[in-house]
Amino acid sequence: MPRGTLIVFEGLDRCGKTTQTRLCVEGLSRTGVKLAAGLPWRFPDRTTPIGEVLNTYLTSKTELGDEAAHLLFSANRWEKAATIREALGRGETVVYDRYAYSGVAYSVAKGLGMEWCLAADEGLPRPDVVVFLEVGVDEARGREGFGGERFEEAETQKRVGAVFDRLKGEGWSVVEGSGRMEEVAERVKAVVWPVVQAVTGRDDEVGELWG
Ligand code: FDM
Repeated sequence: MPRGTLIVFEGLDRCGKTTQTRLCVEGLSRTGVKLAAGLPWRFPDRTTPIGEVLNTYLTSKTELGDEAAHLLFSANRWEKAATIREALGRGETVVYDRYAYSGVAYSVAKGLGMEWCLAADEGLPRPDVVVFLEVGVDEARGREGFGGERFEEAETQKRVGAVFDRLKGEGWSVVEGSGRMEEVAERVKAVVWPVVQAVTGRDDEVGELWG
């Protein structure tokens, strides 16, 4: 049976990721592509026991050392890895709001080493496409809701953006995130749809990070 496609959205805080992830799922469901239940899925997944700890950390109710936080974000992905593979194996497409790239970008921005950060996520299912929504920090800052959680301040966001720039590579599609949400959704569709069609026709195995 042909497997599903793993689609990941990444970007800085308030870049429109959550809206575009939702619009992407709505668009895919209209095309009749088989989708996993309850999409979009997101990391951190705050509903698991590890996710609950991450939620108290992100809302500044608890403190964690940077290394411990990094490993917990990664563990939060590992606890979903089998679920992701199973869904893809059943031919269901999965759409994620954030993935391991956020994990590396935020932790390296705090000062942790790139290699050390990459190691924790090595072997996770590899996305077929990473849609990176590009929005300037100044524009993101002007958007509603910016500044509510840990890391949502301009200097941190600039450092995170610089690490994302280093991570951009094969399988990434950088999409201009400014403009009307319907226009951005059209740009997203133009990069996502060809990947879904290609994967559906290929009948191969899902890859592994960081391959
Ligand atoms: N974040 C997210 C990390 O620091 N590491 C990770 O691995 C992931 C997935 O958590 F500030 C940060 C990024 C952001 C916060 O916010 C999650 P949202 O609004 O739920 O995406």
